[in-house]
Amino acid sequence: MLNDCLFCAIAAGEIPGTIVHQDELAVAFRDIDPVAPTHVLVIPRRHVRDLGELADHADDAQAVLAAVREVARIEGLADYRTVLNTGAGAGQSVFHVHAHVIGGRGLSWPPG
Ligand code: DGP
Repeated sequence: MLNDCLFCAIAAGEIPGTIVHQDELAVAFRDIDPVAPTHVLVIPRRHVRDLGELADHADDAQAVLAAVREVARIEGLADYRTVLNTGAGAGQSVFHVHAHVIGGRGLSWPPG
């Protein structure tokens, strides 16, 4: 856990979050500002900055993907979008890697 990391604190239960699913390596919780009926963030418990760093931790990367799949199952989503913003210029605002799981409404492409 990294001091001053919001998502580390949510994973540790120090800051409230609406947990959808968790296991030894990953935690899924609802986004505070949802853009769709389902908007869940999936993070590794390990503090990893972004997708580039996550790629160096195969067990954590696998756990994140499996947790995304589990969130979709729990939420009853056959169709959903998974987004990992990497870098401020791409919209990353919290520098603990997270996969947005978005669904429950129609989703257009390309995104904004
Ligand atoms: P990104 O912009 O890709 O880094 O996404 C960060 C997301 O984190 C954004 O959709 C809003 C969400 N978020 C920010 N602060 C909190 C919080 O305190 N709790 C929860 N549950 N989500 C948060």
